[in-house]
Amino acid sequence: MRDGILALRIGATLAVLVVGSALGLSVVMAQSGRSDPLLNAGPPVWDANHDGIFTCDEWKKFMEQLFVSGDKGRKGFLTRQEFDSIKKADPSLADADFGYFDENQDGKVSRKEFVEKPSVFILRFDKNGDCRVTPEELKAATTPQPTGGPQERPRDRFH
Ligand SMILES: [Ca+2]
Ligand SMILES: [Ca+2]
Repeated sequence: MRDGILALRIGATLAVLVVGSALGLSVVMAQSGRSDPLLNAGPPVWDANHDGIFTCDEWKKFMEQLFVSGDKGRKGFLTRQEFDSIKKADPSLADADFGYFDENQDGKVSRKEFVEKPSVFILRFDKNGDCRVTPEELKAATTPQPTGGPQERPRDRFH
């Protein structure tokens, strides 16, 4: 019974997260005009305080929630099957590899192994390494870098 209530609460929390962060990042995406594979499925859902900044701390809390909801019977680890069903929760986990998380290769992903893995999203977009992905960093990553003008051959004026 307690588990049921917990699952409901987590479900509601995740729903709120999805709606809230969709607003913030859609602005960034509209401005950039170019998307990244990691952003194709929409903004990450784990910007817990909806300030448009994605922090390592928020990622860990998100992973913690996923772990609790995925770990049936509170075993303290995820089976491969449980891991696979969790992967649908966030686009940046879609390509997550069980073996990558299961560091000691015992066929289980422990809470620690799961929660302490860095976010692929943060690794990719956190340019200054402060464990925060800001809207500016996202924008910079999805805007084509200036290459010094159009790649045109200089005209030969004498002919
Ligand atoms: Ca945030
Ligand atoms: Ca393991």
